[in-house]
Amino acid sequence: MTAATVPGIDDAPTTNARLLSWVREVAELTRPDRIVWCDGSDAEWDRVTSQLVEAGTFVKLDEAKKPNSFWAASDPNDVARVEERTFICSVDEADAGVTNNWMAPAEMKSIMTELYRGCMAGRTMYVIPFCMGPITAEKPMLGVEITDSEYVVASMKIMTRMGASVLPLFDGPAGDDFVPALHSVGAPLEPGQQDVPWPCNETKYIVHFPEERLIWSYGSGYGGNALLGKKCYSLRIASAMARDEGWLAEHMLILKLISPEDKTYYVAAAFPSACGKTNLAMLEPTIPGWKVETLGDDIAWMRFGEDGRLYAVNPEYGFFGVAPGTNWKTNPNAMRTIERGNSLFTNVALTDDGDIWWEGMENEPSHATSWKGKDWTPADGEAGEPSSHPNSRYCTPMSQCPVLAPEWDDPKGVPISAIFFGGRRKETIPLVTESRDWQHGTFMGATLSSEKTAAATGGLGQVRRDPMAMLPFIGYNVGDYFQHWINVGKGADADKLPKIFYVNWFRRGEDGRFLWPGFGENSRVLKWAIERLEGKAAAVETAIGYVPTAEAIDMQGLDTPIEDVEAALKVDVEEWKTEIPLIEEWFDKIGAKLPTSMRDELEALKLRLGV
Ligand code: GTP
Ligand code: SPV
Ligand code: MN
Repeated sequence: MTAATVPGIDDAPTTNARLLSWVREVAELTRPDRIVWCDGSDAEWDRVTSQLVEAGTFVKLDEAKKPNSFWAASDPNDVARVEERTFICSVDEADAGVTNNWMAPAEMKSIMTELYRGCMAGRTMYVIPFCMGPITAEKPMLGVEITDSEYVVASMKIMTRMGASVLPLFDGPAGDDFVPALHSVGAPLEPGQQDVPWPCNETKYIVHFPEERLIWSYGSGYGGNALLGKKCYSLRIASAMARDEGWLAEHMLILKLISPEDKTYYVAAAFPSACGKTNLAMLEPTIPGWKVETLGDDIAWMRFGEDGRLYAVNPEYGFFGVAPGTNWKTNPNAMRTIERGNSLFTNVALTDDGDIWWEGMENEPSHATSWKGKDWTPADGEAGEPSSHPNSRYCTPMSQCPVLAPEWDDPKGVPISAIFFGGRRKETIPLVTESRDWQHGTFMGATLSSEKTAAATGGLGQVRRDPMAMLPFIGYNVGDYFQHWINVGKGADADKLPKIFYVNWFRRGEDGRFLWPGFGENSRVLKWAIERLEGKAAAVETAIGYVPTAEAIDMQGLDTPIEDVEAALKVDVEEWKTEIPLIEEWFDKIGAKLPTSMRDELEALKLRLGV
C-alpha cells in the first residue's frame, strides 16, 4: 500500500465498480475508524465472537454443553421487529398501499442521511457480501450488507451464504444486480468512550426503496431489523422483484413428506410470525411410517419450472427460531440442531453452568441469569417475570438439522404439491379446510387472520388480518399483491398448481385449553391433506370449503378426546357470521386496488353462509 491508499477501499477484495463506489460513499458518510471485508472464515468468526465476549455482548457457553456457542442479551428496548418504524418508500405512495408506512424516497433519504452522518465513528464498518439461496443458481441473488455491528456479522455467517465463497460472483454476470443493504446501530463512539454491550438508538428506521432494490436500516441491532438478508431483502424487496418477474416471495416454510409407500410430497406453509412455521418445518410425525424432512423454516421463493409446476427454494442458510416453547417433546429436531453448537442465543436465560434455558424447556434451573441480566429463580417465573423474552431466539446453522432434506441446497428447488395458510385463532377457524380452487385459496390467504404475537412490538393478542402471513412483509400494494397471486394461478395449468389449505392449530375450548394437541400430531392433518391430493380422503363440503370429519383424520394412537377434535373441526356458522364484517372492513380498507375476484369470493361466501 502506498501512503495514498485507503485500507478497505483501495485494497478491497473485489473489482466490482458499483460495489466499490457504494462502499466508499457509505464510509465517507458514516466515518468508521476502519473498514473490514468479511470473508466468512472460522478465523473471522473467532475474532468477532471474541470481540463480542470482550465487549460484554456475548457470554461463551460451556464448550461441553453447547460448543462454539454464545449467549447475548439485547437492550430491553430492542427485542423484536418494529413494524411502525418500517417503511416502503416507493416512488408513488399508491405502490406502498394501506399495509405499509410510506414516505417519499427523497424525504426519507434526507432524514436518514443526517442520521447516518458520522454514525459509525469509533466503530468498524463491515462489508458482508452475501447470497440468498444457492450460490450455484443460474442467477445468484446477491446482496451486500454494510454494518457496524459485530453481532450482525456473526449472525449473518449463520443465516446466509456469505464471504469468500460468494465474492467471486460479484465479478460474474449477476454481480451488478446485488441489493445494497446499509445497517447501523446508530451509536457512534467518541474517542475513549466506553461502548455498551448492546448499542442501538431510540430512533429506528427500517426502510426499503423497492424501485432501487435498496435497504436502509438504522437504530436496531435485532433480528429482522438488522439481518437485512432476511425479511428486508428476501421478503420486502424480493416480493417487489417477484411481482415484476412473475414469481412468488413468501413467508413460508418448506417441508418434504414421505409416505409409508415411499411417495414424496413437498409442501409450503405460511403462518404469521411466532405461529408455528419452524415447528412444522421439522416436525416428528406421530403416525407410523410417515417421515418429514426440512428444507426451510421461514421464507420460500417459488417459481414455475419447465414442467409447469411451482418450485420452491429457501433463500436462507440458518434458522432464527423462537426459543420459548421449544423442547425435546415439541421440537426435538430443533433441540438436536442447537446441541451441535455453532449457535447464538439472544434474550434467553443463561444457566449457572454455562448453558441456556427458556420457558417450556425441560430441566428448569433453580437459578439462572435472566435475559435482563438479573438473578432469576422459578419463583420469579411464578410471579410473572419470565427468564426469557417471549421473542427470544436461537440462531443456528441449517446444515446441523438432523432431518435436513438432502436437496436443500439444490438451486432448482422442490415442486410444491400443497400450500397451507394458517393463523393463531381461539375461535371460528377450523383445524383444517381445503379450498375449492386456486382463487378460493387466494381468498383464504387474503383474509387470513391471527392474534398478534411477541415477534413484533405492541398489540399482543389482538386479532388482525395478516394476508398470506405477509402483512409486515409485502413490499408493495396489498391489492396488487392479491392480483399477483391470481395472475400466478391464471398463468398456470390448474392440475399442476399446489392445492391450498387453511389450518388453525390454536383453536381453544371454553376453558382456554387447546382443542388440538399440535406439534408432531399435526402430521395427522398433513396426512389428510396428502390423501386429498391423492383423491383418497373424505371431506364435507361446507360454506367455507372442504372440511374433514373427525373420522376422516387418522386418529390411531391419539389421546385427544374425539369431542375436542370435532370441536376443532367445527364450522360454526354463527362465528363465521361475526367474521364477515371483519373481512368486509379489511377489503374496504384496501379500496379500489382489491381485485374484483376477491369481492366475488366474499359475496359467494356470504351467500353460502346465508348472510
Ligand atoms: P417466526 O420465526 O417468528 O416466523 O415464527 P414461526 O412461525 O416459525 O413459529 P414457531 O414454530 O417458532 O412457533 C412459535 C410458537 O408457537 C412457539 O412457542 C411454539 O411452541 C408454538 N407452537 C408451534 N406449533 C404449535 C402447535 O402446533 N400448537 C401449539 N399449541 N403451539 C405451537
Ligand atoms: C419473524 O418475525 O417472522 C421472524 C423473526 O422470523 S425476524 O427475523 O425478527 O423477522
Ligand atoms: Mn418469520
